[in-house]
Amino acid sequence: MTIPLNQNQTEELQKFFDQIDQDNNGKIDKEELKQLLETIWGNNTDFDINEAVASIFKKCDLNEDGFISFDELASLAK
Ligand SMILES: [Ca+2]
Ligand SMILES: [Ca+2]
Repeated sequence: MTIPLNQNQTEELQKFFDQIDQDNNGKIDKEELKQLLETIWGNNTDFDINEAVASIFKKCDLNEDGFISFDELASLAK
């Protein structure tokens, strides 16, 4: 069963996606995700950012092409 996102949620998610997607190529690479986590966590060394990036990609990158597309992010948000 899938729960479709309503218009508002899709727009919010798109904004979030665009924020992460720094070079606007429509997909999030590991470097961009790493930068996001560094922004959120700052210099908090309790977190291993490389490990977090790897585990997020494992969950999100459904077709394993090394990028997270908007569709992949959206399917995770459901
Ligand atoms: Ca990108
Ligand atoms: Ca992918």
